Amino acid sequence: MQFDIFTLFPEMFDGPFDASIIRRAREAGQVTIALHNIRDYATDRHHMTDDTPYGGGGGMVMKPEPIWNAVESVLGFDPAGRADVPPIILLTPQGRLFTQTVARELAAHERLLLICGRYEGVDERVRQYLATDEISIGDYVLSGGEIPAMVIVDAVVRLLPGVLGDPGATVNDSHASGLLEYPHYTRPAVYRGHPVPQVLLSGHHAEVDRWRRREALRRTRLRRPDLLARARLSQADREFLAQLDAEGDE
Ligand code: 9WO
Repeated sequence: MQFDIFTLFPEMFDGPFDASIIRRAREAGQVTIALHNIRDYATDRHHMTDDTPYGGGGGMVMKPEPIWNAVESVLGFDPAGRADVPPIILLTPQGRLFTQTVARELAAHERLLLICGRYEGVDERVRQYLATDEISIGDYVLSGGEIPAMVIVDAVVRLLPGVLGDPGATVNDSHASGLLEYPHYTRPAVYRGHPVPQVLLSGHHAEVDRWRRREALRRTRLRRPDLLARARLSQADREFLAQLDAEGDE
């Protein structure tokens, strides 16, 4: 998969993409990540990438030309109005919420273009006529779209075939099945007087799997009932949840 990231701060991406899973995927040729500095495509004398807003008011708005020029140069054609273009995703607080389902959707593409906004946002014509999608990672005020772009790259790369050592890993992820993760433990068996649940030391894999599923259900029920409402549940899951309800588990 190829990522093209359009940003005023390419240096922000040095650390996150040079480590761990993403680094290995890049070294294995499974992923390429090209960073494009929007300022390089500002053709005026001062390389202006932002300007004051029409209609007045404070702050600055990202100009459409440098962004559009950058995307057109990288693609080799003007994507406006073309059907055969890869997703051109504008990272914006007003976008659709990024979820694991959206990550799976994006992982199916060969190429993704990510546009990172700054200042008060980007000129509306970029959103309306250049971008093909708008994605938010949540309702909080950030400095720009760069960190959301990193979040998307991380979540999508993990889903690409062959990137994770254990192909079943993402399938087994409780979250991938719609639930919160079960509790994780490692050595020592007792730490500062706090023991590891005995079932995890028993070697009974079926018992361990049942315990993990039940703890994922218990935790999701308590902390994220919204996820539980959408999760794929078995009859055994429903019976366990009914038992928790009867016990008033909080
Ligand atoms: C404004 C805003 C308004 C209501 C709710 C949440 C909000 N977040 C922001 C905000 O982060 N403002 C921006 C900072 C202004 C444009 C540049 N910034 C930005 C954030 N560009 N892209 C994002 C972003 C935030 C969340 N997910 C994806 C992109």
